Amino acid sequence: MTTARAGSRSKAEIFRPQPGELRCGRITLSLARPLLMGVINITPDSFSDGGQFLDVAHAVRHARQLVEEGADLLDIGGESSRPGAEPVALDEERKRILPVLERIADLGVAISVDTCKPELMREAIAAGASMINDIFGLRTPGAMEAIAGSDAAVCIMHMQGNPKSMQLAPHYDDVVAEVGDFLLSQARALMDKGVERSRIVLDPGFGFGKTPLHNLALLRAMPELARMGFPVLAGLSRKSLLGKISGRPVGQRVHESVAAALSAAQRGAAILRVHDVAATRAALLVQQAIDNDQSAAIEND
Ligand code: HH2
Repeated sequence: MTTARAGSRSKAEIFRPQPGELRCGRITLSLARPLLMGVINITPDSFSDGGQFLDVAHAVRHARQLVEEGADLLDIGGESSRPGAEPVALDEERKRILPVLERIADLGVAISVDTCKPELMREAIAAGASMINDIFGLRTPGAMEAIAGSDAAVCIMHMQGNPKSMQLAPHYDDVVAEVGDFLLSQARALMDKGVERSRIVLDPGFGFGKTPLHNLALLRAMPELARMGFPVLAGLSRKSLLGKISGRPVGQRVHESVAAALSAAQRGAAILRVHDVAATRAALLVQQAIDNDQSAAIEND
């Protein structure tokens, strides 16, 4: 993996993402601070919110709430990727995604659709999605072309194997180098098809064909991943790694998720994919006040 050397830059400089912009269709997002991507799974079986938002009205209400809580982007998914999950047919995924997407496309935030199916990528972009989040990292034939033929942003995620088998025996000789190399080569292939760098986000894929030790190594290596020259997305929210550390079930991992999100942000993650937007935002505000020394702006009563 090729990364810029730290040289004589200060520690603070090294651990912050280089400010820049992410271009998502009509929406341009500043990367001067970590962005919050609120998750809504329109599935019966997602590992933490499965069955809660299958009803269109519930999903739309939740989307509005996440925006009020401070989400900069929303990520809607119609196919669970939890370990052991069965694939969902295109028609079923489309029926889950499009009715919700059509009703939230004008909420004023960027809407990302979590899918690896090129047909649905195209349909979602036509219906107002400004980002595609692909957990297969654009490996499905036709996926790169679907992005290249649009002005949407894309998140390229790393996964070893597929959701059905990925947690059976994950193996790497050097997890950070292998994940980094995959992400960079997919990003370069996409740029060769004409997609601008400013539309591309990379994601090491926490929990996707990785042991707890692999996940921790990747989190520690976030500064190195962030120096690859693309914004990095971190999705640790409520994941089993956190439960293994704290011993708490999936419904009680807000504290763990906030700690993990803050740690990723401090190490240079540009986008935090979270279920608990309000809690994460409050913690980020404290962190930013400390990092940016805004103490003079805070009233002392
Ligand atoms: N994690 C999940 C799904 N999509 N996309 C990206 N880019 N990064 C992630 O870490 C990521 C993702 C899994 O979480 P969730 O969507 O809550 O669960 P499920 O896959 O069971 O629907």
